Amino acid sequence: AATVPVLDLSTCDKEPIRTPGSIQPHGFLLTLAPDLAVLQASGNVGDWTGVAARDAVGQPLAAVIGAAAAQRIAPELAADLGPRPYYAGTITTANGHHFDVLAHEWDGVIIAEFEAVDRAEAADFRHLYPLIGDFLLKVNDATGIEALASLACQHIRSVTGFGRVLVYQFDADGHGHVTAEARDERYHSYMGQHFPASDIPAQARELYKLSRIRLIQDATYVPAPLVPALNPVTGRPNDLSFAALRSVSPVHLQYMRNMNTLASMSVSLMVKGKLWGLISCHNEGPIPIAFEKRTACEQLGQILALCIESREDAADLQFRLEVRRTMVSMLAGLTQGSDFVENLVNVFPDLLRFARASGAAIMVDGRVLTYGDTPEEDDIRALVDWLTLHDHGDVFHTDKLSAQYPPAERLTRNASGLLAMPISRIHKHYLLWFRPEWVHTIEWAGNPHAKAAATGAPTQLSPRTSFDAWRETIHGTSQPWHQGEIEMALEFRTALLGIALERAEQMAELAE
Ligand code: BLA
Repeated sequence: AATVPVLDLSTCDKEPIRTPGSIQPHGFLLTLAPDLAVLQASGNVGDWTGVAARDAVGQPLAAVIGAAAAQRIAPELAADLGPRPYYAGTITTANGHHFDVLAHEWDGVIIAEFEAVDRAEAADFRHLYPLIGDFLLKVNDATGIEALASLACQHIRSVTGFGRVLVYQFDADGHGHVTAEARDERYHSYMGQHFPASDIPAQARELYKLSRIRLIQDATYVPAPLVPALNPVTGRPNDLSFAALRSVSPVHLQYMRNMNTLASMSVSLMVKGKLWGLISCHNEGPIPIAFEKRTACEQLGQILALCIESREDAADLQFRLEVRRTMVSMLAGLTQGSDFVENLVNVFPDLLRFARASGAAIMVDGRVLTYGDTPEEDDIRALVDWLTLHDHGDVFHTDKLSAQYPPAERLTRNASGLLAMPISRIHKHYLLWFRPEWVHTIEWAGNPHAKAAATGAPTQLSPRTSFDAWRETIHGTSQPWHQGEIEMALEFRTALLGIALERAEQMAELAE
């Protein structure tokens, strides 16, 4: 029986994914000096070229890949290389293997990667242009972000042949959920499912912001270590952040095998400088995706990200307009009658709608008035006492009240989220909005397939158990408050203070 690898899941965010010291073996890697002498070679170079790694080191490039091949790519390698892999040509080594050569300069050396391909010529891009053109045409017709995302999934499937392609979107806390998918009918669906932030640790997200695409061609691979292990220029392990062959974290490889995925590729979706999500591709068996196809996918991802950005901007604007409309109608209601508190009570329904809350409360002159689903009056009083003791500025908002105010652990059902603000400069007058726990509202599209982890494998590493972990993490959390809601609440407060001031002046005039 295969030995069960011991994986420490508590240190995932410490995995040195930029400096793994090895590569995936569907090609080989050489680090080269400016004169193209070999400084380091991946341990598998002998499998591909017949020249063992220890013999390659110190030799000119031609001694490893053959004079003709070296001559072919030498001018490309001598050119000013950037920090991103650049296609330097397709070569055939002296022993007859074909490779696409990618080169970039990083950490003081030239990193040259030789990806095995089954053709002697450069890739043919002709069939890829219509695919991208088609996507661009359809983008205009797709209205919502989800329609666009699902279109992108279909196109990436056509380019690559992956069995399942999905769009994975992050929320503000880094948890993710699947919002679009295209798949072969033999693959089960992940649509709508949620995963905790820890499934893609922080350092991986950082890297994916910089390096926009990655391929794991075969999750059962044996890594090929670099020889010698240290970069001779820096004296440290090589930084392979941008290397296409970079060996990936063993924890993640186990995760993939547990989800019956032997090949995966993911494309970063950057929106407004942030990692918005990933396009994630799965295949049951190993699958080679050559450079030109990866480039097409990267571009589809960029187009999708741009579209998302503009759609989100439009949606944001629309959202703010609607909130403002509600506010204006509320303010109109507030200036009607003579009793300020009574007026506020009259606009309670609008108050809820305004903040997409399920409960609201007003505390004025020691009175507590509630509407909708709120905690008990005593709990609200205690909460307001706590709020007054801790100066939170003009507005306090949280989507996990119990994390800051432990008594709220009893109140998560209707008060996981709180938006609260003082509405008087002098008195203890407060306006509070409550949101319920979010997890109740999310459906787990349970799927029996995800349970089928490889026997003997650490089963805690799979999307299925991830869902439970996610559930655990978001316990006591509400839907987040939209920035527009917070800003508008502040405006509302200013208006309320204005109304109160005007009223006080009127009273003073009457008294004169
Ligand atoms: C990387 N984790 C990743 C990646 C994805 C996921 C997409 C990027 C690499 C790739 O393209 O395959 C997660 N993949 C998912 C999720 C789905 C999916 C959620 O298909 C859902 C459908 N991962 C864990 C745990 C740890 C972990 C518990 O689940 C650590 C404790 C680590 N994941 C981990 C690491 C990487 C990773 C270290 C970086 C891999 C690398 O780039 O070297």
